[in-house]
Amino acid sequence: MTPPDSITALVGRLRQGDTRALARAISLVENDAPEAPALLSACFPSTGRALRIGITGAPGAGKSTLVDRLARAFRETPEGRDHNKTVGVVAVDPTSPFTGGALLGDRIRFQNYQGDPGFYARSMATRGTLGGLALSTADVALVLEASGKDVILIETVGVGQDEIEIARLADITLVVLVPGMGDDVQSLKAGVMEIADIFVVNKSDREGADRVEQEIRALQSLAPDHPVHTPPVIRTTATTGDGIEALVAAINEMQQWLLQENRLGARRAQHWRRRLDAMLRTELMRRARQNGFDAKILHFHAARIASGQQDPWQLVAQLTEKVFAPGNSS
Ligand SMILES: Nc1nc2c(ncn2[C@@H]2O[C@H](COP(=O)(O)OP(=O)(O)OP(=O)(O)O)[C@@H](O)[C@H]2O)c(=O)[nH]1
Ligand SMILES: [Mg+2]
Repeated sequence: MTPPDSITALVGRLRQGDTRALARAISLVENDAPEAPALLSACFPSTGRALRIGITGAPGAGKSTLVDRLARAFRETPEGRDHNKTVGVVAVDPTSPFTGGALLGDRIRFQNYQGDPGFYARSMATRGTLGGLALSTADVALVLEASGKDVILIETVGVGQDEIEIARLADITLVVLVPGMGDDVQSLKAGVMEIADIFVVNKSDREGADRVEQEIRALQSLAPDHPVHTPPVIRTTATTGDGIEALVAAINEMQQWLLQENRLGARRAQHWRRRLDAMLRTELMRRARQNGFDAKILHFHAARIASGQQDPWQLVAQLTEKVFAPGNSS
């Protein structure tokens, strides 16, 4: 695929740190513009070096506040430390009908600070399916990476299986819990327990943080031997910054662990396997729609099948044959 000159130029500018080019590229990807595949493909060679950190947890757990603190911790250069990393943030906007997070009036929103080209944040509005959202979140993260960001923070609301899929785009996943969830640690989806590399007990200024920590530890001890890595539990108060240093240390430690024995490579290959699968589905459906397999036709056939006038297996065979027919490559 040869990208048109305008896309090559745009990617050239964003790679050099042009924030406006970055914003424009992200919009193209987010809106699923026809140029998006060429754009992503042009970005791809400049990716792979950044560390992707997923932050997931219930609505209102303090994820954005944590992300903001983490971003600052990575941006600043305390003496003797080699931080000063550039940071990109992609946050799945919880105004989504899937999470209902819009009910929380007091949530933190990201701002892009004028004059800091080393930081860029984008909130993703939801559009279409969550599967599609997972894909476009990954795509936005890729564009941020191509712009040279060292660390990509991906905030998602973790309540269901689909959010877990989104969380799996990251190299390291933080699962954020808060005190006062009742038995919620118990009722946490098993999947969420599984994806956590680090547990963050945020709002530790509130009562009950030790109980949450104990419950996590209890669940961990029940889990079949986590052979190599038991996720640490870090307490934070994101509003004051308490515990952020410990969290950054845990992230660094996890990164070191991932860099051993090609664990990071294996993890990324696993993610790409899933992502390829999703990309293929999306592309196949796109082609099917282009060949007339749209909602109206679906409706028409569904009614015929329901009344016994049509055999669905034969229909699917016919339709896929049409999609894959020679000359139907567009
Ligand atoms: N007491 C206390 N409040 C906190 C802490 N961290 C965040 N908050 C508050 O909790 C509210 C929600 O914080 P956000 O950072 O927006 O939470 P979020 O998880 O990103 O929320 P959504 O994106 O809507 O799911 C805000 O009013 C924060 O100021 C904390 O450690 N302690
Ligand atoms: Mg948030």
